[in-house]
Amino acid sequence: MKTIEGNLISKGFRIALIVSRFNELIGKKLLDGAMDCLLRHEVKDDDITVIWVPGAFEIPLIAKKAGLSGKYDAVICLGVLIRGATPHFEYISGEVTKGIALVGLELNLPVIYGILTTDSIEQAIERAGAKAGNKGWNAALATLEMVNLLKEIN
Ligand code: INI
Repeated sequence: MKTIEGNLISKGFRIALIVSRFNELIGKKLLDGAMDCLLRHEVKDDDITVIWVPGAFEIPLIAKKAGLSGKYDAVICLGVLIRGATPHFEYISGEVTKGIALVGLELNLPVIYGILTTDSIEQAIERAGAKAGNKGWNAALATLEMVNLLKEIN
């Protein structure tokens, strides 16, 4: 039996982080978590590029541009969508989720989904460095494993 899995050795990886300014207070915490994970796995600060976009809806296009540039081994998408009183949340979260998945498949690149979709601001805070951990950190860890996994398969 042959098993293929990605390790977490990450020296020399070049990473783009795309972060939405909407709900910036929480987005910054996701970014802090992701940076902490990358740096502690020996990704160099100079090899990390942070790109801010206005809202989560804008993430897929910029993820595609970053991926197409050939400058990065992976793209991490971070954003915070909080349900409001109208169906707006459903429309945006559906498009963002679909868009991010599509970009990764089109470009053959790990394009990682670090988007919070919550019913309340409290739920978002819990997932950005409080009692439910930091989903930015988790997204970064998944990124490192995926870059290594693709290398293993290739
Ligand atoms: N963008 C977010 O990132 N999170 C939200 O919760 C959100 N809500 O609720 O509206 C949101 N809207 C803005 C959207 O992403 C676009 O930036 C805007 O529609 C311009 O295209």
